[in-house]
Amino acid sequence: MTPNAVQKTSVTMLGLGAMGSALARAWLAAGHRLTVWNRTPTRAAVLGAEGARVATSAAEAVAANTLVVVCLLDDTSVDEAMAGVDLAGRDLVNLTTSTPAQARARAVWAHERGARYLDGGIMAVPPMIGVPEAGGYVFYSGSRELFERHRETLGVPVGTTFVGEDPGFAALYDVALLSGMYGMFAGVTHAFALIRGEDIDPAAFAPLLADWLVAMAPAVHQTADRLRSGDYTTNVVSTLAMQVAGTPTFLRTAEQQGVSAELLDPFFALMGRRLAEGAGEGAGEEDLAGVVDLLTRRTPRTAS
Ligand code: FVH
Repeated sequence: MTPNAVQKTSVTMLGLGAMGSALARAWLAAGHRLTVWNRTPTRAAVLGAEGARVATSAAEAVAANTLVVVCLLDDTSVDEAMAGVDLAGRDLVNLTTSTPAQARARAVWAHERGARYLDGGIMAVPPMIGVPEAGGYVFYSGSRELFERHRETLGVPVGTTFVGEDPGFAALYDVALLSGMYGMFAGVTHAFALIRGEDIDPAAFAPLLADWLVAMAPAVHQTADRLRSGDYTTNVVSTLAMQVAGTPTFLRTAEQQGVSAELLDPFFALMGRRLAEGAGEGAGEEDLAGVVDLLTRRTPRTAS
């Protein structure tokens, strides 16, 4: 270290699966001192050969550094790995995918053990870690002070986005974005199934589908505006009535192509229900934003 160089924060990493190993490598590459632990020691040994200090127990790893990052399979594995570990005075950052309720309970659990707590939801896959141009990031929520203290270190492997002091918010944002992704994957799956039996090259079809999905993406912002204002009918381009009238065409096409409609059915059923239940209140003139109310059984929120 040169005389004026600032010592980089030392990090403890618990969990060296695909994601934990990628995170660990990014900190090592950036010159952070790293202590690692993994339930199966062979995975830790690999990181040891790359410069990490290998702890023989989770307790030993946690004792090594104030900043402790956890990336395990699920919430149950966090319980199992951390059983009996002294967390007093630690800054615990949990990147394990969990539900909002699990994250909130984990924050209470950490505070009861004398630790500060930050929860994270990773919006990246392992190859995106350590590659800034890949655009990955982690949602963080919980202690803002803790986030600010470790912002620079946490931002080494992948970008950071703080979404609030409620420790459940990172998990909620994570699951909400991934749920949107699964809706898109469902549509993509159905689209490829429709063309599969024909003399159509999937590789030639793919750019058409991808471009169409990108062209439709602004609908996300339009839906947000409608949910904020409570106005579901002004400037609607494609009315719910028109879209429901079109659904038999989609279902018949699926049948003619020998494709199961089970990915389309649930959403079409909700669209039809919204139209039927709100018929006297102008639901036919809405777009799809009203389906959100149907799912949540809430009346629209007005902006304040
Ligand atoms: N990989 C991905 O694409 C996604 C991207 C978005 C975020 N997820 C979440 O990240 C968490 C870890 O995922 P991962 O990809 O590292 O998962 P695995 O490669 O399967 O590694 C799992 C690690 O968890 C350890 N582990 C499992 N159970 C226990 C336990 N009872 N006690 C202690 N450790 C446990 C496992 O250890 P071992 O099997 O090597 O002994 C791995 O270290 C996850 O929440 C994703 O949802 C990844």
